[in-house]
Amino acid sequence: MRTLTRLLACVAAGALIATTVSAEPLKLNDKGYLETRGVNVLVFSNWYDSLFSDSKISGVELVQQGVRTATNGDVRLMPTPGQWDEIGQLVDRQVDPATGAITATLKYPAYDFSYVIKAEPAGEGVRLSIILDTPLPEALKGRAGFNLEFLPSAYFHKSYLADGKPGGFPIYPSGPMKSLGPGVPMSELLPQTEPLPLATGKTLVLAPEDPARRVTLTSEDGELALYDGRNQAQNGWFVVRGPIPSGKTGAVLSWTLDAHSQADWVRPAMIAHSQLGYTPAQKKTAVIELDPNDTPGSEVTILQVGADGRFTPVLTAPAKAWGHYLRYDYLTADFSAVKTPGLYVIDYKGQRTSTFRIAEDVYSRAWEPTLDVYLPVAMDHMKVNEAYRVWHGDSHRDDAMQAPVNDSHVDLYASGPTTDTKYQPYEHIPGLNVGGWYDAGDFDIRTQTQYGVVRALVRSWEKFGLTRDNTLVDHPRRYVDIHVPDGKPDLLQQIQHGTIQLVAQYDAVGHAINGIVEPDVAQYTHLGDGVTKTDNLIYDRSLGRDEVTADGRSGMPDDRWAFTNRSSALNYGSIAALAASSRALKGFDDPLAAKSLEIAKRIWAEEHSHAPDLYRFGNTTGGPLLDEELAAAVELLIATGDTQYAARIEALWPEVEKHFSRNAQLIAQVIPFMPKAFKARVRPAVVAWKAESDKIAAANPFGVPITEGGWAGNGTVIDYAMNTATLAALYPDVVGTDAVYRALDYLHGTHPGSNVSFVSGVGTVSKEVAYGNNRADFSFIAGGVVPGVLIIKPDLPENKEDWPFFWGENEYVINVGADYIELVNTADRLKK
Ligand SMILES: [Ca+2]
Ligand SMILES: [Ca+2]
Ligand SMILES: [Ca+2]
Repeated sequence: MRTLTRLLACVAAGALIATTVSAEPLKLNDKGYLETRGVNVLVFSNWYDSLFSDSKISGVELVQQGVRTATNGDVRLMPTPGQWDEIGQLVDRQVDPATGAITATLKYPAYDFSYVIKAEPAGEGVRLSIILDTPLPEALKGRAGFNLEFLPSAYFHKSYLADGKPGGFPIYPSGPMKSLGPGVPMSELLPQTEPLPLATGKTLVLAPEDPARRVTLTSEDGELALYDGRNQAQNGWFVVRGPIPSGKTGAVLSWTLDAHSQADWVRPAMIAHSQLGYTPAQKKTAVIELDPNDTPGSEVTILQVGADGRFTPVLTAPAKAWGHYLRYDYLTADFSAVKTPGLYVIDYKGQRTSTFRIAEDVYSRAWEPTLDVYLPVAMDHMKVNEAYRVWHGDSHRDDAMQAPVNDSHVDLYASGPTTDTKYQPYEHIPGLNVGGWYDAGDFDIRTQTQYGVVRALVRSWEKFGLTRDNTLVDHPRRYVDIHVPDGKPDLLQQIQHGTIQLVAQYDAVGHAINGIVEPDVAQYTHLGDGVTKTDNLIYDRSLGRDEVTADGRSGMPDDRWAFTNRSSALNYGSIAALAASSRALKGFDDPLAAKSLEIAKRIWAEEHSHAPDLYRFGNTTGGPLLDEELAAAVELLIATGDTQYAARIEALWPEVEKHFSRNAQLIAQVIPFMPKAFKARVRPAVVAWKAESDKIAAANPFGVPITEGGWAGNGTVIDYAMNTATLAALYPDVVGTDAVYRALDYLHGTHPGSNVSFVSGVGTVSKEVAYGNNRADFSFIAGGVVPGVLIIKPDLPENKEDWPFFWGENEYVINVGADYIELVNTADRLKK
């Protein structure tokens, strides 16, 4: 019996190996990376990030069975560097078609240190070498090493062998640390500690048990060490590191990296569709994403799910070849003929999607989580409660301190040589601790996003009159309770909350400010309840650090900074929102409405009495001056009917026409309030926009613009849809409304890479792991909209659902949420 069992075990093992026979050796492809079936090795196809430092997209990267599992293969100066730690600068990248070698030359100018990273096919893997012309500088001895970072979630529930010695990847960081003591030259951002290795050895085998994740790393020189970067930062990765020896030149470090490939591996087809569902009348398209090695099917079947659990085929639709986009082949299948309300799934070659609805009301309620949960959770200067849970306390009571002059900040804020206020650097500016929302996954009040939200919410109020009341907002008590109606429309309460902050800026310093943000990176990286980020006591520099006074001051300099330099663009953007909210708040909060309009008119006149203030920095000083002034004129014209604003819009039009796509919605919004001839004047721009946007949308099988920057493009998709909807209402002979549905389908799952809905909690399968300020919990905030599909260059569409920390893929931003409310209601209205 025992013999038989053993024999069967051997047969099983033999069978397993037979199914995972290694593929051909890696070869350089025409996209500039090394490739074989199931394995890609990229070498500086991507660069770190120009905006927010290390975003875990750079250096040597590994894509195994379609999943990017390793990145940042580069020389680094500590075992587990964090987001703002030193990185080399890329000098040059060469690809040698003859040998398949990719070489990148980099330097650390501060240390006068240059190095070459070379990757070349070797055996079944790739040899990675660090080549030095001159020996390691003295200052980097013992500090420089070659690091390759592995995605923790790709190795959860898996094991490793270090020279044969077994270990398990920790699901939560608990590895050993060492203290470096004071005075050690390290990043100021991290405590003076660093992790000790989880394991060391000449050969590390990661996940030997899993052919989809097995990677063998062998060092030809020193030992490899495996670290857990999460001990120092929740967004850290598992790092394999080898020290760069001193006193040597030439190839001073060589590894072989053998990621298991599989000769017959084919990525499963991905059936992109809307997780939310479709209205009966709308066009319905499934987009099938295929590995180019796959054999395309010829049809999809739509099955209706009955009350008895039975799946009944209702339509077989041809799956037509669309062509190649990025790294995949695509088929599209039109199942618009299915119109009967019900629950459905799509079957493609036996693979079935999750259920989705066909119903008249799919868009009627999809926006509710954004208004009910996402926006309330983002409310600053309020305690936010939901049933048994407190999302956060009444945060930032100590707002705000005047930012120092000539300073710049990691979150793209900066100050010039003056404060442009009556306040001295580090002096408390009273009155700013009211209203506003946390900008995104971080906690700052970025004025441009604040006014963007206010204007979007006013548009929704004026177009759709959404009187939904499911949230208690009590400003005097600084208290919010989710799922507790208080007799007041939530939309107006949100408009009011944003307006309060915008008005407070004028009351405090007389103009719109860039924003309010933590003083330093140590506070910026705060995760947890916003109320614990500062002591909520106003800083008084005459006090000792631990001193607290009875009247609520302290010597702890933890108050947020207000960046206050004048920017005319910001002023215009802010008064546009105030003019808009003055209309919405009339009859709801008359004093605030009146004050908002008074400020808007006064600041408009003031801005027109002098040359514009052109102070610009990062993304915190407003949009293009032209667009912002146009917005102010549009909202003021609608609010007052005063022809001076109409005249200004006429005067701006020739410039606006050149940037029409950026301003299409504003122009559409104002046409009914302009002299009749204006609509005809705009028409040629609409015709041109239509032709151009059709071209952009036809570049991929999803029919919407897909941007390729460092921040994924769901915002652009929403813009495209709203441009379409607003122009279609005025020029129906030029613009149709199909794009509105394509955009919603895209957001709800019909996009590359996966079919998850990008709106948390909306659709059958949606983002449940996102980059809110709750990201360390691998959780989500219902109604938040993430940036979406990031195109990892040259050709990998990515949106990680098992790793929240990619801000460019997963970070909620408040204005996108507000815009989503408008878009969904637009579709719902179209149907009617
Ligand atoms: Ca921010
Ligand atoms: Ca309410
Ligand atoms: Ca404080």
